[in-house]
Amino acid sequence: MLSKEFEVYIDGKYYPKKEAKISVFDHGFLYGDGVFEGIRAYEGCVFKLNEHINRLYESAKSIELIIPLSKAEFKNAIIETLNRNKLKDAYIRVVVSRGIGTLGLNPTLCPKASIIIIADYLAPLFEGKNATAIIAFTRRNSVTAINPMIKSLNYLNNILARIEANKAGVNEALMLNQNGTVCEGTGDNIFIVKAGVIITPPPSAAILLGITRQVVIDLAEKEGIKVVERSITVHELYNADESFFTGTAAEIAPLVNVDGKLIGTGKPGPVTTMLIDNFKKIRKRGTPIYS
Ligand code: PXG
Repeated sequence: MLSKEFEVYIDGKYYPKKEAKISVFDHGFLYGDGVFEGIRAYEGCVFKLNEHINRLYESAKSIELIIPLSKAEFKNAIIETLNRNKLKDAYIRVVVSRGIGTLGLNPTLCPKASIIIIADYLAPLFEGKNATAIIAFTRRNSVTAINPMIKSLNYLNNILARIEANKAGVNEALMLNQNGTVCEGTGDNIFIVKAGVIITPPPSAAILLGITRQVVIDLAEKEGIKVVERSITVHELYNADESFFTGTAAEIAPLVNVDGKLIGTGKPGPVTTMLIDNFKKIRKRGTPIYS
């Protein structure tokens, strides 16, 4: 899949993978001070590129990080990175870090943000398998700590939840928010289906406003299925007819078991299956890589 001269974009230059390095004084490394995006390209088209770029700039604005490229320049850099690596189906990791500074967390001592673009191949997160989950002890951030809408380089609580999942022998952890209602997975949004209605937690439930989440809402509404954004309790999740995760890495993944309890029949349900089929049809309608 990868060309031999696989190259990574760092601050306007391309480096072979082995030489693609950042400074140990970069505050992204020292403090997790920065923002990121995970984007996919399908069949030579970048999926929802504008939406990802807009979210990246919104995350940056909230942490007062100035991105030293215009949105158009950023999009071109992503497309060029894919072209140089001859990738048509790819996972693109974009990182904007606070850049090089001093040993001290004051960001005003970091003169310029650093931009990194890595394009590689990544299999769907659950590799075509159904998702199984536990409810994690580790909660999602409070909106008054690091607002989960900021896709920041601070993913430690999600990683802790993921470790809980690994120990429990399941492939995802569901995080609750500070109110104790269902929030999201460690890198994906959650949906349930009950009596033909699709339900997903609202932005006020301290979720990341997932781009795949919105794609799925639009796909469902196009099929005439009602979508309700409201808080979901753990009890409702256990007793749902169907459930699934959505995310750039996960795509749409049926969630069939939570805390050892089967969700619905314990197999992907008809609504989930229909959404997966429709997602596969539209995902190649992105921004073309080749002009
Ligand atoms: N919630 C969280 C906490 C996320 O990190 C999503 C939901 C889904 O959002 P999108 O916009 O992708 O539909 C995410 C996205 C990874 C990885 O390496 C994680 C994400 C994206 C890309 C890669 O696990 N998270």
